[in-house]
Amino acid sequence: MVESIVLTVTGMKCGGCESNVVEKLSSLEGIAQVSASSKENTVSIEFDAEKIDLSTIQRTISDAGFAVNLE
Ligand SMILES: [Cu+2]
Repeated sequence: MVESIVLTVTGMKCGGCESNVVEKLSSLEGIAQVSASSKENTVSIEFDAEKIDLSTIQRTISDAGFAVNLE
């Protein structure tokens, strides 16, 4: 089942940062759709919860050098 989530991610400064996040997440199994906005500090993701879990998504974003803010 595809779920969607919008994460608050800080540290993205430009289109290059956005592409970096989008490319890294898109390369993972189970990610259906990703978009990132450095202006809004958001990363919107549609993912198959049976193939990938949220902690893997969060780790991938932090490994790329950006901070995921969890409320
Ligand atoms: Cu940048």
